[in-house]
Amino acid sequence: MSSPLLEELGAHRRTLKSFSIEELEELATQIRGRILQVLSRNGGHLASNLGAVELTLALHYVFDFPQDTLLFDTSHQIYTHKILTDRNASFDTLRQYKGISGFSHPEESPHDPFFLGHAGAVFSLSLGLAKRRDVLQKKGHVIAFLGDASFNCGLTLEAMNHIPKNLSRFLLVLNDNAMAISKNVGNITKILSRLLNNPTSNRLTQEILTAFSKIPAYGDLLAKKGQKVSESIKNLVSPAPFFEQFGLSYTGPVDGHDLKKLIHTFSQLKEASTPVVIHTLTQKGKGLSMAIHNPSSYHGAAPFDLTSGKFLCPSSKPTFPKIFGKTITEMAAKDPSLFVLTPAMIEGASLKEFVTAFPDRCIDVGIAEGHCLTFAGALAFGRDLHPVVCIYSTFLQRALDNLFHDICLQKAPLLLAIDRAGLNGPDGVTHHGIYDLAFLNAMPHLIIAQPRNGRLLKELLHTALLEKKPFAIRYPNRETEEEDLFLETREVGKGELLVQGEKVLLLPLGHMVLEAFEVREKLLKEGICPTIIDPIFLKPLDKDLLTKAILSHELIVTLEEHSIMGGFGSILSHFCFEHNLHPSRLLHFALPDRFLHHGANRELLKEAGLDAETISQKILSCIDLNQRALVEPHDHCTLSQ
Ligand SMILES: Cc1ncc(C[n+]2csc(CCOP(=O)(O)OP(=O)(O)O)c2C)c(N)n1
Repeated sequence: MSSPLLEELGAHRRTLKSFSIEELEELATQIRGRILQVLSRNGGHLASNLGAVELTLALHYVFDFPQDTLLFDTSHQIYTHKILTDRNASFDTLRQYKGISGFSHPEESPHDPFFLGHAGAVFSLSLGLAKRRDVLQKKGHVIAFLGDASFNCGLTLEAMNHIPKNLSRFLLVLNDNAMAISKNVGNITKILSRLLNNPTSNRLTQEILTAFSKIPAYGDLLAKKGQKVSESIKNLVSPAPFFEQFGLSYTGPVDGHDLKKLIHTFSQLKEASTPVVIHTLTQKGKGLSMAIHNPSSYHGAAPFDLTSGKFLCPSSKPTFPKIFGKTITEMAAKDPSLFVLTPAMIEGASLKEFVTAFPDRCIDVGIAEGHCLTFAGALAFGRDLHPVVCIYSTFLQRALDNLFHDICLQKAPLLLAIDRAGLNGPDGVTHHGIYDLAFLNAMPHLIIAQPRNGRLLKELLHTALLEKKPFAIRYPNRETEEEDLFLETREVGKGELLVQGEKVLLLPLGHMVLEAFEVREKLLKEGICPTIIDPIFLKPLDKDLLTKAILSHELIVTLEEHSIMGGFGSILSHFCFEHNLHPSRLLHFALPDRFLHHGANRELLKEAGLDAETISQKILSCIDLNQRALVEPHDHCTLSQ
């Protein structure tokens, strides 16, 4: 695919500002082509990026980055910005191990001031940067780029409430495509859709004015104060007053694909003495008809065929989230008191089947994790409804206090289905769900479990709903077996002996059972026959089973896809301490206490030493194979990574 304008820019033969409008339009086409080409191979946030090309180009044309500062909320729509800021050549490595990130990443470029990936942070960050700029008497504009769904976030609204009076050189670009990942929800969305220049709104304004002019008293008023009355009536159908009450001047709505108009408007707004919001209307998926017609499926797109747009080899194998979605729908069919809540993640959390079957019992609260948990806590009040909150591990971090205050403290009978628990490979550092055990375990009254396969997930879901207590089940986004066997409910706090051996005890968490069996195979070849126990419940732990097993083995090994800090390993260490158990040696295999970036999970696990080969080598290095006894501890085998 030839992209001559992109190549000229990349080789610094020309600057963007030297382009004519026609050339910019051609450049937009070439950038879309580049995004499609790379994402068809690597996957990524396709629809949002296709919709943001002209807006980003126009901003780069008018402003001077990085002297001016541009922050993208969530930053999933940042690809054009990356391409324009010297990362076109490396764009082929997007989301790959050691390649460039799919999100804002300061280690890549001074054009990405912050790590970003969680929605709603950018308005606050931008206000903070503007304050810093003013205190230090620095130059430059601060520009916050927000999608309409990120604009609804609580954090964004807290920032709106804190716009200082004397703020200037501050621009909020509201990229309104009426979509979150699914259709955007909430009352602010309704305010935004009262479009001043929308023909229906204009017609409505005209009709109201005509009707008023026929009433004698109002007809006179109109004649005298025509302009003012007309404006007040227009306000009824415009989002402008909403923003103006917060101190933001409103411009728009503007066609977010009209480069000429955008450049003209941005150039004017550059001179504004007040903070301004420019409300732009864009089409999510622009340039790929499949994405336009199905923006939700192409939000986070898997690799696809460039010509047809169809996804390549869609896997038919069940994953933990798919099994969750299917099971909870079946359970809801039998239990009319079951409600599912999601903070804007219907697709990712596999809730499409549920929302189709039970639209009134699927509550999408928007990107509002804290509200989601507190609201669900109240649904659980009286114990006659059964709320199930389905939330990604990494986004649950936004709602820690709500979990503490409105669920655990109240002993609310609520199921927390924690999706994407574990590494989330290509999305990288902001999206790994590897810290939740550290804070979940600190919550009194919370039951915590992790299934090793699909069947156990189903059994735990049934158990949780019978239990009627705060109950968290965490699971990763990976394939697993479903096993349509007869389902049993599980006794809370009961683990399972999977295979009996001697000397070495392997305690894998959830899907790490697979790794444990691989490790076992390798150890068997060396004459070591380890025991494997699946703890299933992390809180409460199975005291009897674990105590006996720890006392009867010499080397105790925990395996988990969670941070070493506060994960299963530390839970087990504390268990040993509390119950006066002193295993000869305790090995914890977990993710290291540093931020892990993007790549395939397999590559990240290998980097962290969590692959079967490394694990078995480390276990073997702790054993004197001739004596069949533990060797004296040395550094790398006393405690994990
Ligand atoms: C705190 C948080 N919750 C959920 C998400 C998942 N997420 C990523 S993008 C997105 C939708 C964003 O919609 P919008 O801001 O309107 O941008 P668009 O994709 O429509 O351009 C969501 C829910 C997230 N990144 N952060």
